[in-house]
Amino acid sequence: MQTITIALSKGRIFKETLPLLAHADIIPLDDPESSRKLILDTNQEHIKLVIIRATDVPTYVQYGAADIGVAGKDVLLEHGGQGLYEPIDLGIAKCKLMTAGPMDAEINYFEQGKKIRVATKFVNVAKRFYAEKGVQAEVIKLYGSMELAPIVNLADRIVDVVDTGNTLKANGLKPMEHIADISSRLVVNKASMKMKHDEMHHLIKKISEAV
Ligand code: PRT
Ligand code: MG
Repeated sequence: MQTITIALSKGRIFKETLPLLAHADIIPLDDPESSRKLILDTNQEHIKLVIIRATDVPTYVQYGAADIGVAGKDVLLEHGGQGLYEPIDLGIAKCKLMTAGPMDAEINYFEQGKKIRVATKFVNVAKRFYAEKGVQAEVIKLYGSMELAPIVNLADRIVDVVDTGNTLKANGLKPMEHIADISSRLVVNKASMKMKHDEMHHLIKKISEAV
């Protein structure tokens, strides 16, 4: 049998993917929260898990360093999805991609001719969103704690994923415009799908049954 490598991130995606893998009779032999290993063996000798940052999952799968992976649609929209099949919506780790701003901000209040500043880790998504609305936006790349940016006048708006909205609220911000509904997707390397067809087909079938 050919080896199959599955890319997952720690945290909510790992936790919510475990039951889906269990349905395919795949049980990791280590817990990524306590282990320092980046490659985890499973009960099936030909199936390995690589534990990486959520934003790196599409890249590993695109280049075939992993055959298959689980990534949030937010991460996929930002990455672009080149070289990937996206066969299944797993319906896990749901949230929304939104713009957010200060409590007193108004949605369409932009001074004529003035660029708004938007802080986000979703630079491509934010540029596309404001361009489609015809709003001039200067997008500033951040790697985390986006909620801080409007408070310290780094930006007028942020683009981030929102679940309960509690994080925004705790920082004096409110969700404003809905960009996309988000859930996690199975992503598959196109070449692996051809080269390892039987194993991949079986795995995808088992996971889709579990969804
Ligand atoms: O944390 P790290 O920087 O390593 O990477 P990551 O944040 O991309 O990974 P992770 O594991 O936190 O998120 C993985 C995926 O889960 C994301 O790509 C989303 O598709 C999905 N997801 C679902 C979320 C949330 N819900 C979510 N609430 N990702 C992040 N959050 C954050 C949100 O940005 C906010 O800061 O959690 C915070 C709490 O949200 P509220 O609205 O409930 O307060
Ligand atoms: Mg996180």
